[in-house]
Amino acid sequence: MNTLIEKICARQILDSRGIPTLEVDIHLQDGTTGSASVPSGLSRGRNEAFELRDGIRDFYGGKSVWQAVNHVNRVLSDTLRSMDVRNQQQIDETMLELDGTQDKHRLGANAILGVSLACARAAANALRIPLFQYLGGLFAFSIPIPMVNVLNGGVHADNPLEIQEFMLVPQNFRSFSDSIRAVCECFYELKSILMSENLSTNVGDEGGFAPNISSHEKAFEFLVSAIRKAGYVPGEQMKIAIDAAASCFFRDGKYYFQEKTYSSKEMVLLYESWCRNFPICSIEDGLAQDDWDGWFFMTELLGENIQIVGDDLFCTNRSLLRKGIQKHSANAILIKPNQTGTLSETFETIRMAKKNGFRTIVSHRSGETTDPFISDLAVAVQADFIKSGSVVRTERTSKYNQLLRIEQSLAQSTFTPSEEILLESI
Ligand code: 2PG
Ligand code: MG
Repeated sequence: MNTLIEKICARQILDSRGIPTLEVDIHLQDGTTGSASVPSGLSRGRNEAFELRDGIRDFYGGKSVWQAVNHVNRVLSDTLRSMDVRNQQQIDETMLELDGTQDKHRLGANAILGVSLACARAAANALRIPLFQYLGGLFAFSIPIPMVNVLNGGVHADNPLEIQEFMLVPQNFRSFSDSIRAVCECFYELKSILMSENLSTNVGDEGGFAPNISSHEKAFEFLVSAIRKAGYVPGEQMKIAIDAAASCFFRDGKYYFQEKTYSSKEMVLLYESWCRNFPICSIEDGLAQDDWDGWFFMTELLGENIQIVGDDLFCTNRSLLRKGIQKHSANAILIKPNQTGTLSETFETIRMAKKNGFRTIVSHRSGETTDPFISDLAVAVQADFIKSGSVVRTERTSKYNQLLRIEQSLAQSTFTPSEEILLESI
């Protein structure tokens, strides 16, 4: 076996929104290859690593990624040639040194991430072990609970809902396959409820329905009815999670929400009333990314029973997470490899989160490809949850389908203690 890099080859492909992104192939000296593609977000945190786009207006409206592709094919391919893909950390550090900037804007975080992920795949392929086992070792045998986005709003849809994502979170099911089945059944019921109300069942960017409903309370009522109609007990077998992506409706110190303005405290009190009336278990980005005092208040008031998740707040960044831990802001973190730019840094952030008792949710982006890397990653790091959008659209289901494959392979493995595959709930 020879796991040294022979060459690296990137190309421009399209993501689920028709926007260019990178796909990277690593060729090893023994003939093994490994590929990965790079996702891209729309509601982005200000501290995310830099996504390099060409900005040539006549080409894909400025969104092509030829420069990043060139950086992989010329600079990174040359520099990393003959390095061993099993030395992930060394490869990632070499790329960081070569880039030399805080936010990876010289080479582009999209170029760097594509190479970083593809190296891990090439290593797993060369060793002939599944990616989740290569990344997580012998003890990677629990499957995360899915947080499934069934109603889209915010910048992911053109309806009047400010809240970006309404998710279903299955509870106490014996397996991942049972959990995803239950969510699908609720999703079908939700569709028939929307149809019976003469509301659109067209879907938004992440595959959830995007009906023209003006009140968030109505959205929660639809979800609860769908859960009931599917034969499940709201709160016991199915809970609700939201991603407010509140930075998108925060301006000049105020939250512009439902045609009114709210202070940070008023927003938290609104969430509190929702939590009293509906089976909500998790609130992501309930407040804006700079509203640290508000986050502290929200965590104090709701954090005992509700998962308070930082996405834009942390940007999968270790220093921001450290600040959140010190300031008692949030109790969970969303993990998106492209927010930080390398696999090694993603692992470091997850390690810090776990050490400090934060829940971890491995997440897709609104612009996705069919690459299911995050599914293997979520199992490898024993994440509590995975968030991959709805149960329709192949770029979303590819992640859930990969977890179904992993679950089956774990169930067949003699090593895995069967009770360990069981899903815990919140
Ligand atoms: C989020 C993500 C994914 P985007 O806010 O959590 O759902 O959206 O990729 O557009 O940032
Ligand atoms: Mg988010």
